[in-house]
Amino acid sequence: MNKTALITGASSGIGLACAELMAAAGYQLILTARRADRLNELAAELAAKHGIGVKTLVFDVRNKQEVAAALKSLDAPDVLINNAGLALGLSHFYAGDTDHWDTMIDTNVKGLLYVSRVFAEKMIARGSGHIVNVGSIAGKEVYENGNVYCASKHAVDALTKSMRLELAAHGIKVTGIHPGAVETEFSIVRFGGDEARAKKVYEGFENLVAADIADAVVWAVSRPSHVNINDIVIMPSAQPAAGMVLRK
Ligand code: NDP
Ligand code: 8X3
Repeated sequence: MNKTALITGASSGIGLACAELMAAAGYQLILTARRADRLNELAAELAAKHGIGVKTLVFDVRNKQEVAAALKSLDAPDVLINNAGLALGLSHFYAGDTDHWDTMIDTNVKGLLYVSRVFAEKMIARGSGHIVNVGSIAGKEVYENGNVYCASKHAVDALTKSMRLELAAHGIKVTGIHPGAVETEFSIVRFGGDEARAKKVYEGFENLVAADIADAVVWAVSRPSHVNINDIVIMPSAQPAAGMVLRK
């Protein structure tokens, strides 16, 4: 296959699993994140295992100058997976840390926009492309103490719908993927590196794993050209709603 996929947040979790499954599907890859060591290790492993080309780009999606400098000379990938994102903290909004709010909004909303903006024009010029935005169940529902993270993911959902509306006429597909609880580094990041607290989030039920989400991404991008998968919500069977987990 001579198709390319660019994945943001490929150094960990869902992005890393997308890299693995897209590589297995034969895509050439461009992997991006801030942690160069992890990206380079993954790139070497995937190139050797699958005989594909893998390029790495290190930048912070919050920094629009860095985003433009890293991406402007590239051709648009066939598939852009906007996955980089995070939650910080878990508290009522009236007790929230305003720096956490800035980081979540800058990463999850503005970062996704900066990256998409660079490639949308190039995809339009080419007349093809597929943008996959990783949202969350937190972008479909809200849960107590999730407030600003939920707002940022509702924004991702709105942007996904807007992109689809505005890009379909140019031959570009847009898909939203909205997972519930997936055990990755997400909760470790959310709790500022407190691994013991993060572990408790996934105790007493069978959480999703990153490969469950990557599997859906690969499926969505491999449909025939007349089929667009608009939206996929993927939950653990034991999480019937956001913020509700049936623990044993
Ligand atoms: P991880 O923490 O394991 O991975 C997050 C990835 O995002 C890392 O590769 C990280 O790379 C990258 N990233 C974070 N901030 C930036 C930044 N400023 N610039 C560039 N890259 C950045 O978490 P997940 O894999 O779980 O999260 C991936 C996506 O899935 C996120 O958008 C998250 O909101 C979403 N999601 C996660 C769920 C879950 O339960 N885990 C459920 C629903 C959605 P680096 O630090 O190297 O820059
Ligand atoms: C993360 C989903 O429900 O773990 O986006 O907060 S949840």
